[in-house]
Amino acid sequence: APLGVFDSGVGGLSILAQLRRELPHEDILYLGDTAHVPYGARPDEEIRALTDRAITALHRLGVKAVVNACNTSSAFSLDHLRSRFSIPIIGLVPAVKPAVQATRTGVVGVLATPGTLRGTLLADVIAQWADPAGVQVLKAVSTELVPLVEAGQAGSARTREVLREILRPVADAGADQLVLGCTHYPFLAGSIHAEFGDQFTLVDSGAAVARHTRNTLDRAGLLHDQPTPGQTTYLVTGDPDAARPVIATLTAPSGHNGD
Ligand code: DGN
Repeated sequence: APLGVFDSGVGGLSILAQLRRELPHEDILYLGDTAHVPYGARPDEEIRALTDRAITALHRLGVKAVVNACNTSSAFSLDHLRSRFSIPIIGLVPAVKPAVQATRTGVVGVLATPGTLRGTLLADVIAQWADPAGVQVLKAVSTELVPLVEAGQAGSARTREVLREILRPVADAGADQLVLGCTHYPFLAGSIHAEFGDQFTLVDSGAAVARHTRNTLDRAGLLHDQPTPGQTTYLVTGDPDAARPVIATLTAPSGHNGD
């Protein structure tokens, strides 16, 4: 059976790339809810309902486990999903822990959607890792960046302008680590570097989630044991013709730049 990967749109492709590296033999079914992206500014209950619908669809398609590759969705849905489905559900939370461990200035930034920033998952990891270490966490929010990545504009002038505006206060406060707390944001790495040079080390959850997924499948006896290359199938809820070129660019081996 395939592994299911879900995101509100194309952001989960950044996680898919890491999963592929860690799990080359698994078949993967990717579902992007492109008809409803962005989730970031929606009410909690609506995010939960949209997520429920998407995971139900993946479950009906026979997936053996789901990676909820969306920080916004995970923030409001994990408990609910785990009570409703018996398959393993792996969620995402911004990578505050490695950023706290790596900072030399004692200041880290977290860039995420409004949903992720108000959710309790982020508050929990800040209380668990940043507060005891005396590390200051500065939040930067945007509702514009996800639609720009969805539109294939990750490297555009407008994207760089938005990044310049929202990350300037974080840079001025001396942050040396920037947590990319939304799975769309690793695709912005080129634009962030172009604006801020080496000011920030970018930290995301992709590699850790991929390792965790492998361990979870292994413990549940669900690892695919044939050494054949895994197939990836892409499903979107919105217009497939609009999604196709963006998916092609973001999954191209050469570039995660999107422009
Ligand atoms: N990729 C989602 C996340 O990680 O939060 C994007 C959220 C959205 O749809 N705005």
